[in-house]
Amino acid sequence: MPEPDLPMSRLILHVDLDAFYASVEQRDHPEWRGRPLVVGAEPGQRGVVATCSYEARRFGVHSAMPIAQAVRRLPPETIYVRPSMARYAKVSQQVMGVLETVSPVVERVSIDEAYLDVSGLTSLVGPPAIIGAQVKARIRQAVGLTASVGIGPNRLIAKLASDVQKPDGLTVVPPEQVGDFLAPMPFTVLRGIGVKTAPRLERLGVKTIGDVRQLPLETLRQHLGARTGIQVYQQARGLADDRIDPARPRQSISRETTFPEDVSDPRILEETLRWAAQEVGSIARQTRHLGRVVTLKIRFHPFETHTRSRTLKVPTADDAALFGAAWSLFAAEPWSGRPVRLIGLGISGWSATDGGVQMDLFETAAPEPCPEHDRLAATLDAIRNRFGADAIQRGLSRRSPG
Ligand code: TTP
Ligand code: MG
Repeated sequence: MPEPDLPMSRLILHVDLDAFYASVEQRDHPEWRGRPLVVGAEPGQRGVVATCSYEARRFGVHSAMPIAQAVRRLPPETIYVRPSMARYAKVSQQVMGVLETVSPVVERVSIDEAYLDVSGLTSLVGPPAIIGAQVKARIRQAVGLTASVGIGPNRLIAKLASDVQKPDGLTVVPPEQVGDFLAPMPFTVLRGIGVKTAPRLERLGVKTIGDVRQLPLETLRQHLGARTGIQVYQQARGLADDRIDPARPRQSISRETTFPEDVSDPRILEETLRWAAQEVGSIARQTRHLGRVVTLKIRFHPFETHTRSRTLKVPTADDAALFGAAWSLFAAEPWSGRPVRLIGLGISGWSATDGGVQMDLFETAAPEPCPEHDRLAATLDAIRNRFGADAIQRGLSRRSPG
């Protein structure tokens, strides 16, 4: 009797640029290449590291670390630069454009990350490793940056694979190797495991995904709840979402940071929220989302999590409006001085998912897509690029220090 047909496995590619902001700076300033470089707050100021070059990571410095702590670890020749978001957003757009020449099915998930469905490319281009190499080469050719690529049968495997050989990595996980690939990884990399559920599995003696696979489905359902239990059971066996949809309607767009050490300095919290607003705003504008509801998320030491939402009169995708709403939600609570573990913001409550995106310089939005507003945005971006991110702000003005 012939074998029953096995379902065809998809080929999903995840791409993530290496040390993104820092790499753009090193690309644009050749004298900074090969040196430890930090993008973020200035030394002597309060604030955090947005990211740093791989040369700086050797000293144990990473994103969201307070700048003062980074300075203590890094050698004197380290370069410190303030972020130029408009420049990074432009490079991001160019990279996404390159990816669209590889496959029509590209889903952008953050400023430097995207998923591609490359299932149809094997007969045209070659085996997965050739497809991955081609993606990396095209990005390098177009924007002069390195990226790490992971390829696997679904989003989970592709994402984990892109991370294992960073920077400039290329990792292909064929379906038959998924089990071995996952087994030694900490179970916390699985989706749906949060601060509440992780300790429950730890109490069962679970450390790795291999350990999770030893547990019967019933045990997982008991300890994690029915939905998460089954989700974790499946993921531990390498089964996960393999759909890539460029136009996937999103319920919300959000960005958050977990600090390596609790932060109670309001300047650091403010700066982190500003960054989150810029990232959320940039993704919302590029995916043509305008939202009315801004949500602040905050977690205090150790796991006390709160969300607060505000509905805006005018839907927006504007960085300053997002930041302003979230910061006012923070200020309205008696939270000042408490040690914060995590902070972030999100936008939802869409009013339009197509058409143009307005700019709200004076917090009054243009009702229709408007070329003047687009020109204004471009001018503001050019000024910021030339004179720094603080040179000019849209919407809310920056609070004076202290
Ligand atoms: P990541 O892709 O998380 O980090 P990265 O590209 O700098 O480094 P790698 O992928 O090689 O590990 O984030 C992309 C950019 O987002 C990053 O360059 C800077 C910004 N970012 C922040 O500003 N603050 C943060 O806390 C994080 C995580 C990222
Ligand atoms: Mg990256």
